[in-house]
Amino acid sequence: MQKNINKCSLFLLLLTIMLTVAACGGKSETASPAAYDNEEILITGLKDSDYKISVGDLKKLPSLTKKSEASTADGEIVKAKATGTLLENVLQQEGKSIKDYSSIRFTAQDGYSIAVPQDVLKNRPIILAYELDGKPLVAENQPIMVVVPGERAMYWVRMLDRIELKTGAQQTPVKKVVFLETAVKSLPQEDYQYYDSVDKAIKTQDLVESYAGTDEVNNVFIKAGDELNKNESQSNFIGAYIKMTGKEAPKFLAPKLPQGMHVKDVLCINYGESGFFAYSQGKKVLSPKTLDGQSGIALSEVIKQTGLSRAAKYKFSSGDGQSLEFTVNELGSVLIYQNDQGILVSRCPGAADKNVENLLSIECMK
Ligand SMILES: Nc1nc2c(c(=O)[nH]1)N[C@H]1C(S)=C(S)[C@@H](COP(=O)(O)O)O[C@H]1N2
Ligand SMILES: [Mo]
Repeated sequence: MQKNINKCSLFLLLLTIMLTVAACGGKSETASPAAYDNEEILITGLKDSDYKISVGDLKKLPSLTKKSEASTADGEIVKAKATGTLLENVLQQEGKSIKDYSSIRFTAQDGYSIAVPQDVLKNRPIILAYELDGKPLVAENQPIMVVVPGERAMYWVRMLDRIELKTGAQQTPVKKVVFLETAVKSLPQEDYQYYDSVDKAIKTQDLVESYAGTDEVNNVFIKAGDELNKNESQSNFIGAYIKMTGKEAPKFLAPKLPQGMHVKDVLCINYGESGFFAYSQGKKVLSPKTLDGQSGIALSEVIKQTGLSRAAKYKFSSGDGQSLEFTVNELGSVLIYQNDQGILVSRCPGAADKNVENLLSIECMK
């Protein structure tokens, strides 16, 4: 009897050991970070031909773990302890450095994309993270998550797919400022379903074709009223909309763009040599100017925000095809305001013949 019990408990013990070993084996396999080690990130601009690096290769480079924080568009703080390698380590393998590039664009598998500007590249480490809080990445973050400690969460790109390294001039000097509110009047406006509301939107393609031309541009810069600055690729920009009414207007958005790429409260957009300025947003965030009881924005503020180039003479054009010339000295005191009918007007103090109604654009003359 005693013997039988012993045999029985021995069997149970063996069974327990076998099951435990099996379970551990299975578990260590799913928990193993090796699951996405073979996935590759494409890097362009590093070598003449496209360059691919796998997660496994990234793990062979010096690793670091850093407690990191970022703020989202709503002002929330996200925190994570990121483990990975610095993008700088990848570039140095090929004899390059982040310093050699003017901007770096990250694109994710879900279509999300963002360019990191030079001031961020200069001041922050760019971590290619393969672990978060000591654990392998969850599926929504795999195979790599870009972590830029201390920067806005928009730079923390999950599901990284490719890295484009860019050199050269960033922004083309602006030769013309187009006032968005006047410009959209001559463009087709579509109903745009936005949550519970149906707002009016224009296609960016229509805007650009009518007022900026069809030439290729390097970058599109979007500046928002809250000082957010974004640099969008021409192709991402051109396939989108600007919602002109309703919540957060003017808002750059598109049904096919991930929400994180939408830009609310747009103040100005620089597209090649053209700058588009949203008066409605300027009125909210720029310092006001008053002239004979009319409250508006100083033209000098518009020039400052858009970066309009200096010239001896400027041409002011109205939406109905009239134009007037101004010398650079006359510009200093010009007020831009919206009249009772919502029409944009530029006003030059003491020169009534120099007022422009339905102001469309201001451009540098040769
Ligand atoms: N791949 C990918 N990464 C992304 C985004 C995205 O839509 N896709 N959104 C970005 C933005 S704008 C923010 S605020 C944070 C939000 O993180 P969450 O997706 O965990 O909310 O992720 C950033 N990284
Ligand atoms: Mo965001």
